[in-house]
Amino acid sequence: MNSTDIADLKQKNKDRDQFEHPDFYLLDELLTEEHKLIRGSVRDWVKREISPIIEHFCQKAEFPKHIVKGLGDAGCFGPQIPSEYGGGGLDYISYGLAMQELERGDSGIRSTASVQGSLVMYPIFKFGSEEQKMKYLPKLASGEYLGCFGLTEPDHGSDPGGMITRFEDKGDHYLLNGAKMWISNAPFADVAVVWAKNEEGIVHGLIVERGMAGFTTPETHGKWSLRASATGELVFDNVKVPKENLMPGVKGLKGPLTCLNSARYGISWGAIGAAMDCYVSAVKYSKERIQFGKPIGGFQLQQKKLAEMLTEITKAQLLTWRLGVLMNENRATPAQISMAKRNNVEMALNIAREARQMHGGMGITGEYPMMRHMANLESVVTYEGTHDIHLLILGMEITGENAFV
Ligand code: TGC
Ligand code: FAD
Repeated sequence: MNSTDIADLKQKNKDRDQFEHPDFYLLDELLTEEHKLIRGSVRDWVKREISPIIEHFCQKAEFPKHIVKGLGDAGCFGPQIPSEYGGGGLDYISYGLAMQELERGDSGIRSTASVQGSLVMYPIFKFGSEEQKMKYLPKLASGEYLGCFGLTEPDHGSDPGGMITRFEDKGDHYLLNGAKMWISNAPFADVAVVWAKNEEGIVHGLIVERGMAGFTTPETHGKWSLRASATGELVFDNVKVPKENLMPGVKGLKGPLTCLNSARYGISWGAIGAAMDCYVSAVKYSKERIQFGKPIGGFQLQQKKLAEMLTEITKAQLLTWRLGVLMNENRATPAQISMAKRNNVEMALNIAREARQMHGGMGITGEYPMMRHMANLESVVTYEGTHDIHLLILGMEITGENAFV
């Protein structure tokens, strides 16, 4: 879609999004003025830049790549990364609120931002050399560069420790071979943070740049979910990676898993955004839609659905707020993060389904957001650790028994 068509679409749908969030337990009182400012500015950006166009891009299964710069300008890339590297220098609650607002717009848009901030900028910040930080972080923060994160392989998803992508030390460079699959942002990414094993079988992170000979990123087509997010493979066929592109600060699987803590935390907020969008739409529809001579919201069965949705959203808001406090204090554990990611994504999926039902036939159309959120959330419940994997992480925490071995 060219820029004139995009401008026309934005103009045509400019008043479409009138979202105000539910706050049944007055949780705004737990937020600082800065938190509310961040949330407000990302929400305004979503209303202006995403809501008018998202249905179109999802229907066409097209990544709206023109928004990448805007996401950077709106401070959505690495809000939790220190400002000396171009990040926002903000706390984890601000980061969570930004993810909530983006996913209220669309999970695919939040995906673009959480990959960039938590899975590309964060590892470079945490494990990269000073030269790597200065070279990549400001450009990633501004949206000049788009990044992706390569962990999953065709034969190793939930068990990334089995990865077969390898690099060999060739003296003045590393030689990288293998393939990654299901990689968000891959088809348009300028840089990829790639996790691969060395000759001793130890996992390291390498920064691979578009243009390196033998590196290709074929797009994955035919998705019914996250249609506005570009997904692809990373294929490495004897790619010569300069030695200075290895991130020196970590080795072993804990490298990528540490990054996932930050991204999974962001998803736990993001899912609330999707749930709130469905809930707000259902409340409005329940007041407008007349059947049997009265608004459907006057029927007890519809009230039950709405009351349960609001209860679950409120519980999830409390869970993530507390987790945000623990993240700020560097006290959040991986199992606590698993609980929030798992609970909130399932909560959002259930609400999307219930809200869809409340809209009757209209609920399956693009006039309303539920089907899009529901389909998106099927990816969200799978990536960054599936629903069952997070249950097993919790099970291990509770019992001390490792169900993975
Ligand atoms: P295991 O032996 O348990 O652990 C290996 C090493 O890692 C450490 N560790 C962690 N460190 C930091 N944070 C965590 N959450 C950690 N979990 C484990 C662990 O202490 C150990 O360290 P060390 O020093 O002893 O070596 O590993 P395992 O092979 O048994 O696997 C455990 C399991 C299943 C929990 C883990 O591998 C897992 O989480 N699997 C799910 C895979 C996953 O989440 N993939 C996500 C790919 S990226 C993605 O989906 C992006 S979507 C982006 C978007 O579009 O938004
Ligand atoms: P599998 O691991 O094959 O799992 C299949 C089923 O088996 C699941 O239900 C799972 O829960 C279950 N299972 C597996 N092991 C166990 C066990 N021990 N006990 C009980 N049940 C088990 N990856 C990246 O690296 N970067 C990305 O940017 C990225 N983006 C993605 C975008 C999308 C749209 C999608 C769909 C995926 C993305 N992924 C990405 C990959 C994602 O992280 C994996 O799909 C996910 O980790 C699951 O791996 P898998 O698909 O191979 O499923």
